[in-house]
Amino acid sequence: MLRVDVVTIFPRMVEAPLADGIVQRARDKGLLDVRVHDLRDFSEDKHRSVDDAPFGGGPGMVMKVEPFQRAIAHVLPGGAGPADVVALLSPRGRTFDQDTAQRYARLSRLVLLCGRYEGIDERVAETVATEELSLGDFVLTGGEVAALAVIEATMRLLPGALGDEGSAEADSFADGLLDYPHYTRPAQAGGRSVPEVLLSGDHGRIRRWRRKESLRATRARRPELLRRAPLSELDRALLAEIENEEKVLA
Ligand code: 4G1
Repeated sequence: MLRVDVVTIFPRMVEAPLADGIVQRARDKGLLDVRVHDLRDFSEDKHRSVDDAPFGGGPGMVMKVEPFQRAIAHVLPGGAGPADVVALLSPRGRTFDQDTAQRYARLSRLVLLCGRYEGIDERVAETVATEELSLGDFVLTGGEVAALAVIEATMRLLPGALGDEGSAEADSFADGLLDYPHYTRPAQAGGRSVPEVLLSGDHGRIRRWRRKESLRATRARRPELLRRAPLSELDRALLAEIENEEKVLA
């Protein structure tokens, strides 16, 4: 059982997406325990304020450190142990990836701290969080959507979370490659037909075609993934075929 605590000034924004689909099913199965906390409950002034003007001047507001400190004392009273992570969602963090999701799926506690406004007092990263995590290089209005992505990616790696929808090991990304193209009925649509091999019933040919198209898509769209992926002898042969096909077309 993984317990996740989310600290945010918009608890409803986080709760609603966690109450549906495979995440809710994982909660029902007792694989995941998610609790969402309103940061304002940990403010001590009568206005429940969680932000203040930046030292040094400038525009916007900065999230205060004490509400986060009280929140973490509430959710992890003994502090973070070796099987616990307190992650601050921030554009200054390391980019979240599948390896990080795998590491989080083995934790007992994961605490996600969401920022808002123009930034977060640096002492939250220094004294409350054990790590800083970003979803990528774009501007968000807060960490909530990033926290949801982290929860979903982690939850689906918990043993038993995926049922008939397929196993996490069968994912395209499990081997570091992009997925092959998928098709369903009708066999003709928009003037385009489904590749003949998929209608052939020849499962050996289908498996080989899918692997080749996986390699082709990764090579064309995400070459940096291909350089890191563990490739078999067959993979190298398929890549050689792809390169030859490109030469013929050129
Ligand atoms: C400088 C993006 C600021 C943003 C540079 C991905 C973005 C949290 C994330 C910002 C946030 C860049 C994330 C920016 C995020 C305080 C509250 C920070 C919102 C905040 C590239 C605003 N992954 N952004 N600043 O977006 O929290 O996790």
